[in-house]
Amino acid sequence: MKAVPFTFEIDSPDFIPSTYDNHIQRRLSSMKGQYLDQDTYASLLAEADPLLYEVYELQRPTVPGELLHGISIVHPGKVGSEYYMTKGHFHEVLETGEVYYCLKGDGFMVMETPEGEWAVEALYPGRVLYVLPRWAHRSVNISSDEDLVTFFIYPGNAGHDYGTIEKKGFRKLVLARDGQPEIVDNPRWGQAARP
Ligand code: PAN
Ligand code: ZN
Repeated sequence: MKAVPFTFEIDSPDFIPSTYDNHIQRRLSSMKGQYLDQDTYASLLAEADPLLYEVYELQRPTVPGELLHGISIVHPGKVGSEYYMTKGHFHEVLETGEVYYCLKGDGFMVMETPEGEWAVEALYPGRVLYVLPRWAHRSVNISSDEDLVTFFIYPGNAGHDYGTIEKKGFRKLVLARDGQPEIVDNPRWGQAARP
């Protein structure tokens, strides 16, 4: 891990940073219970396990004062009428915010608090989104052919709580209807993990 100021470039055609420490790849199989159309999910998975999104992380100590940052790339695609999306999470230290800056593509950030407030914000190139402390967040790519690319940065001690979303899902889903994204209530909310 570097102990001097360092930089990286993200202007390569695929928005892959010139320097990174971790390359995380998440596939369809890691989204068990999250997609509304469970039958389509199962039949797609029976054929292949496509790559939904990738994260390039720069490693820093997971302590207060450090800022963890990197690039998130959600590929285009759908499971039934529901777009490819990230798992989504609360931060383990719930009172932790995060900044996203959209570099490419077209999408949404779906957010909610443990108390049941929700918000969905558009992501498009040049848009900065501050995800408030306490808000779970999931990025959704609504483009049919382009990656959704964001730069993210958050405090080093934040941690990730994936379990709550894995069990319950998000209260809101983004579905394609007549080729347009639509925000709908998640009828499976609270029981996402159940097959
Ligand atoms: C981002 C996310 C990234 C992938 O770095 O981790 O977009 O999403 P999941 O972590 O939900 O799989 C972030 O929000 N970090 O806190
Ligand atoms: Zn986060």
